[in-house]
Amino acid sequence: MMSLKSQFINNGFVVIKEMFTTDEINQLKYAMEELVGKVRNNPLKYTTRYTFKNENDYDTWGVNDIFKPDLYNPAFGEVFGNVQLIKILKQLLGGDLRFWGAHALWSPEKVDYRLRWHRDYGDNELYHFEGSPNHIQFNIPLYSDSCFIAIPGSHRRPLTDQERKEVEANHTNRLPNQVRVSCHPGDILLMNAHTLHRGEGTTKDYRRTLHYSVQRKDEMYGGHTSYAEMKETDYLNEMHPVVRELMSNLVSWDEAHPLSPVDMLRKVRSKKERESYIAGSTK
Ligand SMILES: O=C(O)CCC(=O)C(=O)O
Repeated sequence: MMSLKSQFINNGFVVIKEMFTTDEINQLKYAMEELVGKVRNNPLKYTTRYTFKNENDYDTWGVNDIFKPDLYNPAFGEVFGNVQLIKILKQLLGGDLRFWGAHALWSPEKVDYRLRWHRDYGDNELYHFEGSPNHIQFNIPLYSDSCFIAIPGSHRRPLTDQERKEVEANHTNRLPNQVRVSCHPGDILLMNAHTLHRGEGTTKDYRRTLHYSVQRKDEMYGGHTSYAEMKETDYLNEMHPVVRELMSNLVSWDEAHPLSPVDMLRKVRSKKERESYIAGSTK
């Protein structure tokens, strides 16, 4: 049996069973229902993910930035109080951590969710051939969740011609070696988002899944997701001490590595590209 670390390095993702207790998951369920209600009632107010959206109608499958004050619930931060989780993340990333993102995903109500094949940070040369990660994303499913589909090992090699065509055409066709990953409440799915992956779920599923990401404190790639509140004492005092430290590490890194105007433009462009692929249920 491969160790957790070898599975993560080799495949680009791994499921760790029973990381959270039923009580912890129940707390998160309450917080999540409140969040989903808020976003469904007023999606334009947030960085909402849509399966479709037109002038008179819409359907949602998630929201970004759930640690911002208008969406935050302390249960979301308590996740970082899990000592075992932090230990594993530090071991895999090789040092102290900084915050990168916190989002939530759920099942749509009107249109099935079919997210196209992609690597989260574009099809660039940032992956390491030996598979070592420059970030970890992790999903915490509050109900059984089989929405994540990935190609093991694709985070440490260029895409094949067939894969590249799928990505460029925004398609969702079956690809060789694809694996559907199943998790139960309490499990955690760790992933390197350079792994070629997609998401899929129907309106009949009941999905409620947290989707977080962290990096090593001094990682040169990434960062630049801090926002004004992360420097405010009142906001930080509301946070779990571990979150406070992660956020303060992110702010310090962002301040020490300001973006040049060209990088700013690149960031805006890649945010737009990302928004276009998280928008939908395209075939
Ligand atoms: O639904 C999922 O689990 C995948 C989500 C995803 O690929 C993304 O947010 O980029």
